[in-house]
Amino acid sequence: MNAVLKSAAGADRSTREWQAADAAHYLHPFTDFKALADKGSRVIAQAGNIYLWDSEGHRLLDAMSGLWCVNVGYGRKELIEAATRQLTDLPFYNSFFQTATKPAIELAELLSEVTPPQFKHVFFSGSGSEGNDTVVRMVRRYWDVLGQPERTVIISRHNAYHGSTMAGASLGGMSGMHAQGGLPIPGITHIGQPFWFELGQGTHSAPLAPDAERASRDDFGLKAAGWLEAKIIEVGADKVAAFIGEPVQGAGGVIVPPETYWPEIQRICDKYGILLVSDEVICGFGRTGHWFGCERFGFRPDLMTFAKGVTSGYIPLGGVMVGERIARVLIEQGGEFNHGYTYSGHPVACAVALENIRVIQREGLVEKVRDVLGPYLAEQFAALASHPLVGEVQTCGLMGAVQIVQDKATARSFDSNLEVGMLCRSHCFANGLIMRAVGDRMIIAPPLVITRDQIDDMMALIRRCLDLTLADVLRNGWI
Ligand code: PXG
Repeated sequence: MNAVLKSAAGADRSTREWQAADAAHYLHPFTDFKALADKGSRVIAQAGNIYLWDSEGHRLLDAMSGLWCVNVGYGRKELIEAATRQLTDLPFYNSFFQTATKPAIELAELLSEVTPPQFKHVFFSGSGSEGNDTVVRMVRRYWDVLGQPERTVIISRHNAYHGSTMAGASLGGMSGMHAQGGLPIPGITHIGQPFWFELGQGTHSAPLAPDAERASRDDFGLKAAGWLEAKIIEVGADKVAAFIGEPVQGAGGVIVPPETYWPEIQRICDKYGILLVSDEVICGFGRTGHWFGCERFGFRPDLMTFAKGVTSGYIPLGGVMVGERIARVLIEQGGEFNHGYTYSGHPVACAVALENIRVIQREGLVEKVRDVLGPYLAEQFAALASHPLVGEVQTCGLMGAVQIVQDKATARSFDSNLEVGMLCRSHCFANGLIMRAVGDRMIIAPPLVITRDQIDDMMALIRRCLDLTLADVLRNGWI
């Protein structure tokens, strides 16, 4: 690996030179440009399996799968060959003017097999954000075609992440994003999130026994779903087009909803005839131990956004699965739908997605996460709960969260200005582990090909970094 690395790391430039060129020309997403230019970015040079190597040759265990996407792991020859074959045969053609390409047709067919039975059609985009823009266009078009054009409002949730385009960021519930650029756009409104630790457990002054905690979570799930009904009544049911949610909120901090939440959301959507949209950009393609998160939580969406894991991130692709309730209306009564992207159904992206899904099928990765790896991760995370800094642990399939708290007994958080999560994240980087901090919530979503031994290695690193963070916190007198 090292010999290859040297050339990939660029024998012609040192890390400092890469960083200088980066700082001079490259504006990174979600980044304080000046702060990064002063510090210098970490240049990632090479990858294999679940590991990355930076330009200095340091190995990192990538417990975030790139950015929640490299489900089949790095360096998969099958995907590389599929891309190469398609680049050779037909690198690009569009599907706008009554044309199609073979990989796009085949992928549409395969997606209708691996998604829940209500899905027989797909609309392709280039990313998750674009997919959610399509959702907004499509639900409004649907109601318009049905003669209810006043049904335009889409209800989403605080602390949701649905992308960074105007519609994606508006659907999302990130206040920092809304504060820049006059968002949300009209016709999008938000309700509270089903985050028991923050919004539900505050009603208890001390940690609960397991049975009492389960009951409290279940009650809170019904209460949080009830916020949807209250909002529908406030807006007026005849104005509401759809509700959108991530089965598990990913970027918001791996917030696993109580089991009661999604069935109640489904009941409310059915009661008012409102479309239900599942944003499966993170939860799709095996992450939860099911093909899609809606199957894990027992609800039946009308639309499903996907991206990331559909190609394991090897090449950009996104899209929306369109349930028959909507597809039949748009096909039979809709006429022309004035919407689409140059790269809708890009043949190379579709060829990679086809091979990626076949790898997931061949290697039984979804079942492996459900039956072996997910339960094992849950067990390992449960053992972390006794750590002095840990207030809550949660997992769902191969996603996990560790909530760092100042006071275990009362679940009190640290002052956010202390940035304890970022401190922990720096220890992770320095110790060869990529783990994300969302405030003081540390999160992981490793590739689905991770082994039990590699989970053990990851857990040892997580524990070490929590210990190092605790030592800092004690040294600084923060507890
Ligand atoms: N929906 C969900 C649920 C997502 O997680 C998007 C839509 C947008 O996808 P694109 O492909 O347009 O980025 C996402 C993306 C983070 C992080 O910090 C998460 C995402 C993107 C960037 C950062 O966890 N998720």
